[in-house]
Amino acid sequence: MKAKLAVLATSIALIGTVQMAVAAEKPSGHPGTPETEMRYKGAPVPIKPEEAKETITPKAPPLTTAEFTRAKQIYFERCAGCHGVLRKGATGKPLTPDITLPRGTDYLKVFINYGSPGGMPNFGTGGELSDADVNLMAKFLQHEPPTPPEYGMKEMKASWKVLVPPEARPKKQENNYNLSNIFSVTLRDSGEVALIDGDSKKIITIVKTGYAVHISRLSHSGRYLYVIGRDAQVNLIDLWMKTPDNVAVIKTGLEARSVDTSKYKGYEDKYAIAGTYWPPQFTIMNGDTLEPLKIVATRGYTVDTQEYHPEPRVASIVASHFKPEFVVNVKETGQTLMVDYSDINNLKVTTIGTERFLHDGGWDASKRYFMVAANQRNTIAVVDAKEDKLVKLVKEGVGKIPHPGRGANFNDPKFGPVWATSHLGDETVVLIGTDPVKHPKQAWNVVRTLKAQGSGSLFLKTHPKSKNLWVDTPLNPDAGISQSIAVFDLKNLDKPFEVVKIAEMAKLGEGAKRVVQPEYNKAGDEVWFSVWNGKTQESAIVVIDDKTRKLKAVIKDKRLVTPTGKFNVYNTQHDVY
Ligand code: DHE
Repeated sequence: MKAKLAVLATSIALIGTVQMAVAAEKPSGHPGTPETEMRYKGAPVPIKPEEAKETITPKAPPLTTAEFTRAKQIYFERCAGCHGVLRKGATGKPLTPDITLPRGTDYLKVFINYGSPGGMPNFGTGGELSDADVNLMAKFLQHEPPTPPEYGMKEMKASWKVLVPPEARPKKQENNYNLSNIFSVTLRDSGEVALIDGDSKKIITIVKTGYAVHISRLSHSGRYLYVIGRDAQVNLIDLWMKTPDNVAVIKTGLEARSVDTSKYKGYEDKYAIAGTYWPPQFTIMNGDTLEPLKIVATRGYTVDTQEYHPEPRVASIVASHFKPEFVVNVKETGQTLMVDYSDINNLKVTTIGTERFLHDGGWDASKRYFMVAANQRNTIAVVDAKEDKLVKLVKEGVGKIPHPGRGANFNDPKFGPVWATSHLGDETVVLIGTDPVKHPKQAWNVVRTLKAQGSGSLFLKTHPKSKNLWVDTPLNPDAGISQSIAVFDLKNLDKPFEVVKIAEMAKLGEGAKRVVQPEYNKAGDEVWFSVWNGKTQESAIVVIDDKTRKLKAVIKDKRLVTPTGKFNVYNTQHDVY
C-alpha cells in the first residue's frame, strides 16, 4: 500500500490537470473535480474506434485487435476530451509513449485507479472502469496514439447535401412568425434544436441536426440559422419556410463546436465558417448552400514555448464588423487568426499571438474589441478587430478559469463601459473596462470584482435595456446553487445579489435540474433559462420578467429533451449581449 501511495504521489505530479477551486465541494468520487465539471470537460468525443488506426509500438505491452478496439472506445469516450485525441495534452497532461512507456503498466494503473487532485478522475476506485479495463488502458497508453483520419474536401463533398436549392426556396417569408424573436434551443441529447416562438412561447418545430448540437448562429439578414453538432455536422435552416426546416447539411470533420457567418458590408449572408476540434482546421463554405470552398489547417506552434502542436482545436469563431474577417481562436496554440474572406483563393490570415487554451468570448459594446477567455491560463485576451492587433492579455484580477460565453456589456456607474465574465473555478464575476477613449485608466483592467453564488459558472447575461446581470452556476456541486441564479443590480453593484430559484419554479420531478445560460428576448424585457435535466427526465425553460425578476412563463413539453443553449434570433444576429 505504501509503495502504491508513493507511486500515486508521483503520478499526481505527472498527470495534474484541470485546476479547479473545489473548496466547499462534497466528495464526488472524482478527487479534485466535481462530477459535473468532469462531464463538462470530458464529454465523449464522437470519433468511432474503427475510424482511428492503431500502430503497434514494439516496446509496449502487446494488445489483441479486440483489446485495441475496446481501449480506443474508452479513450475517446472518457479521456480524449481532456488529454486530446492525439494525447498531446489539452486541459489534461500529455500521455504520449515517450512519457508513458518509461512509467510502465503498474504506475499508469495507479493513477487511472485513484485519479489525482489536479482533476484526473479515479476511474477505477470510482467504479467507472473495471480492473480489467484499468489494466487495458494502462497498456494502451504505452502505444502510439491511434490517429483518426484526416477529413478533407473529398469527405466533405461526400457528406454535403443541398436539400432545397436556393432557387426553390421561398422568395419572401412564408410564415407569420415574428422571426426576430424566435429562440433556437439546443436539445443536447436528442440531436435536435427546438425553434420556439418568443412571443407565444410555443414550440414552432423541432429540427433534426447533428449529435449534441453546440451552438446556433444567425446569418446577417436573420433569415438563415446555422447549427453545429459535436460531430461537426452543420445544418442550415431557412426561417422563411412555412415551417422552418433544413435546407442544406454538411459534415466538416469528426468533432466541432463553432460556426458563424460573414457579416461585413458587401458579404452579408455570403459565407459560413465552421471550426473543428478534429481535424484541427476551419472550413469556409457558401452561406446559402454550405458548399465547402476552402479548408485551412490550424496545426502549428504554441504562442509561448513555440512548440509544434499537432492538434490545436478551433474554439470560438466570430465575424468581424470592421473588416471582411472571421476571428478564429485556436485553443492549444493560443493563436487568434484574423481570416480575411474578401478573396478566399488568395486567403490572407493575420496571426495574433494571444494566449494558450482559448475558449469562448464576445465583443465589447462597440464591437471593435473581441474579449476571449484563455481559460486554463486565467486570462482574458483583448483583440482589436480594427487594427488586427493584440491589445492586452488581462491577467491581474481575473479569477480561476474564466468562462464568459459571450460575456455581458454594461455601464458600471463608477467606471464606465465594462465587459464581464464569470468563472468555472471560483465565485467571482470580473468587470473589465472597455473604453480606451473616455476611460483610459480603466480600459483593459479589472475595475471591479463581484462575488456571486459559487464556482461552476458557465454563462452570464444582461441586455442594453436591462438593469440586471444574471449569473448562472450550473456546475456547482451544491444543488441549491446549481438550480438557482444570482442577479445583480447594475445601478447599485455594491448591493448583494438576489437569488432566484429558477428550477423550483419549473416544478419538475427528479434530476440534476441545472439552470443554465440566461438569454434575453429581443425586447430585452424577458430572460430565459434552461432547466437542464437528464435525458429521460423532464426539463423546462423558465421565462422571467426582467424588471420584476418574477416568473412569467414555464415552457414544458416532452419534446424539450435536455435543453441547454438558447439563441434569440435578433440578439444573436446583432451580437447583443
Ligand atoms: Fe460549450 C460555447 C466548447 C461543454 C454549452 N462551447 C462554446 C464554445 C466552445 C465550446 C469552443 C464557443 C463557440 C463559439 O462562440 O464559436 N463546450 C466546449 C467544450 O469543449 C466543452 C468544455 C466540452 C465538450 O465536450 O463539449 C463544452 N458547452 C459544454 C456543455 O457541457 C454545455 C454547458 C451544454 C451543452 O449544450 O453541451 C455547453 N457552449 C455551450 C453553449 C455555448 C457554448 C450554450 C454558447 C454560449 C453563447 O452564449 O454563445
